[in-house]
Amino acid sequence: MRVKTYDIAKFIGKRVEVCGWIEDKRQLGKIVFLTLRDDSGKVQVTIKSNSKFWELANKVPRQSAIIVRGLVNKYQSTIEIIPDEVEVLAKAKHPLPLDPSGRVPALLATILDSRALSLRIPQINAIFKLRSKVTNLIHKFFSEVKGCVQVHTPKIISSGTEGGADLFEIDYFGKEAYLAQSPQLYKEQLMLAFSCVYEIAPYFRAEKSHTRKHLNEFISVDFEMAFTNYRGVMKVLEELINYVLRYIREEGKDEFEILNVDPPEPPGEIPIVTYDDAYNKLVNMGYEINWGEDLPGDTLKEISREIGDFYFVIDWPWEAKPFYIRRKGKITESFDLMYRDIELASGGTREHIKEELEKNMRDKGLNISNFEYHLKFFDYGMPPHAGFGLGLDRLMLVITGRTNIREVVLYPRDPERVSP
Ligand code: AMO
Repeated sequence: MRVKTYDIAKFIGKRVEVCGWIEDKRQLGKIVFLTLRDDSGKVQVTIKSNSKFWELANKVPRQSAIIVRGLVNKYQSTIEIIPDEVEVLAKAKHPLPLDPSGRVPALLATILDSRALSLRIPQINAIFKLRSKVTNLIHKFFSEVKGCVQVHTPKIISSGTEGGADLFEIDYFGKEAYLAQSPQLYKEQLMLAFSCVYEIAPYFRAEKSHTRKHLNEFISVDFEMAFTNYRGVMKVLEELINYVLRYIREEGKDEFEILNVDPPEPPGEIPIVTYDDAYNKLVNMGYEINWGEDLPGDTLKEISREIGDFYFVIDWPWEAKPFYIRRKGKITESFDLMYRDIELASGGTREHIKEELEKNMRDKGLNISNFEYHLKFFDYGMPPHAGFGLGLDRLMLVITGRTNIREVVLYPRDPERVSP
């Protein structure tokens, strides 16, 4: 029977088949010990000098793919396989670009250049298992707990939604088109018929930023809900964060142990600060910020120190938010969800009155005729609605305790990297 190394202890006294890679070889006198690793853990394969596999065990290079069949035995406290069949499926060529056992640390650039091989390093492997589990939990939350409809909106679009400068332009059969910056306008249009929708998908921003928090392609968890406002969706986001952190602590226990990381505790009720209060506090502390600007990272650390790790900053100035957000004079019904100085999500109440939306567009210098395909749906009984976009990569950064977004993305895209 084929088993994973993780489960091997359940098969003592039985014959099993295990597939994996040779992580290590040690010869002690007349015995060779192979460490066979698969993606669940490792097991010792013991080969004595009188075994027909003696020569093979001595010759086969580390990191080759093999299949071992044999008896599971417990010798003192060690569980081992005594093989009666060994097949080398593919030999590894040396030198390898990095050490898959993780004992010799590699630079991030080397890891990314050899991403698939780097996944044999247990700590790196654990990050992507956690990412898969977190994504599953988010799906479960929206589909089973909230009963929302999962949607897929196009990633090739005809007009930008989040501001013009950071659009990737593409040649679409001789016509101008763009890679989607977000599903914003589509998820809003869907409010004509669904009470809530969600989508987990890649989006593209042509920003030349070289930070530890930005990529040119990132995964966003988008949510939109009808007949509510920003306060309503902030509650949903708060519930989502608590749900994911509560369950990932249990479901990701093995991975957190490998990473030697304690994920953030579920925050419970997330504190709220208005932009105005945050701004005044920071100005009183001596920071020079112009009202209406984004709050810089070091100032956000100050706010976080006072208020807690997770917090909402709400009621942002109109200057700082896009045209689709509902305006209340100089400010907007909007929010960012922060973890210390990292913006995890942003959202708000949407402007659902067509005339107001057109006014917002004009105010932001947009050409209304480019948005006719969108605006017409506001003539058919568009309910009030609100939503948010949560950066999955940034959430993973926080959950895994890493410091660079590239560590939690399989194949990151930044201004210097478009391969592998
Ligand atoms: P925003 O542009 O703030 O809002 O994006 C939402 C969230 O997506 C993540 N994010 C990024 N992550 C990595 N690299 C990037 N370059 C990047 N840009 C954004 C962040 C951010 O908080 N349509 C709105 C959301 C809404 O109102 O529903 C939007 O796109 O975590």
